[in-house]
Amino acid sequence: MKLRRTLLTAAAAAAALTLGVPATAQAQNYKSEYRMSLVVGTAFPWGKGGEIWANKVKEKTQGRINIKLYPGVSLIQGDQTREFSALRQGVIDMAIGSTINWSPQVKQLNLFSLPFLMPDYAAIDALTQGEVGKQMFTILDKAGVVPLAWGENGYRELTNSKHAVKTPADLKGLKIRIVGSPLFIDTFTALGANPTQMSWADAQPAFASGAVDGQENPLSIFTAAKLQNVGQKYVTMWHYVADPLVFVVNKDVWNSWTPADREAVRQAAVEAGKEEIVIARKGLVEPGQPLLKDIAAMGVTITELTPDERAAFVKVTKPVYDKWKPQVGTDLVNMAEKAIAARKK
Ligand code: X2X
Repeated sequence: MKLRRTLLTAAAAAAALTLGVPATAQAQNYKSEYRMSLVVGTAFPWGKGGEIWANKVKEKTQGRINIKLYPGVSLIQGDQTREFSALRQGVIDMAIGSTINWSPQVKQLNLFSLPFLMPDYAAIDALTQGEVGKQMFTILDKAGVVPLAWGENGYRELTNSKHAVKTPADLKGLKIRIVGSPLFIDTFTALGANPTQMSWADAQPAFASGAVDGQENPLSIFTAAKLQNVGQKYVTMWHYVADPLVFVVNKDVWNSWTPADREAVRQAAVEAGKEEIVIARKGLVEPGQPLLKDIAAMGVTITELTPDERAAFVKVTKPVYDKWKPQVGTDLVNMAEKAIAARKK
């Protein structure tokens, strides 16, 4: 008799849960705070995207899901190339990560770092918003995280403290800070530079002390980090690679949420991703590129390349592209090349 009553009570509880009404009862399994990892804070478009995502999630889930931002990849002591592993292991609940930082674990993400693959913003969109983007999400899902939306860090332009760079020969011997992927070592070695790998946290003091001469990052990172104040006085607009950002959630965390809350988090990520991309491109897509004028006004020399000058950089790095194509996945790269060729400009 006692057993029967227990069973009945359990059945009633299960029924109540499936009816979905007691949101607060379910929310008891929720963490009081979810930890979002980011490389940079809200002064940067990337960090702003994190803030927008967190605010939208809070609003759409009526406060059931509270997200705290951890910029500076502080949950993993600033070691940005460990972010993906930490996400999978649950040290990090969610993140907006650069394809570059996750490419040591997910080799296909090196696609976006193939030198001179994406000539313009329409080419980036053709990849992330098309079949390649879908395929990449399947790959990320198999790699153990839940991908939700695309954002953008941006076109990574070359900067240095020594002189204007207009030809590959101008790069000769320059010590250039690069991020974690070995592909970047190959690219900068092919260009005759002296690449040195370090985290973003270590890079900034290295510019200030002159331990390295240059770096490559989107101009939104340049201005927000005030790289002109640490000697970076020369910018070359070469658009050699662009790194998209990916909004993801740890699998166990994802599965702990109700279907309705999952949908709210996904929707919030899609909206935040769109808004973040607009912020990341601000000043660069309007006629006259006002951001370039702002940077020049800070005493920085901006070098724009003619198509022929740019072609010289493409030529020198072509062997690197060819070497890495099979490592990224020949089919995937072919699919990307086709999508770019067919893009609407
Ligand atoms: O470290 C960088 O250069 C940065 C901030 O752009 C990334 O995290 C890829």
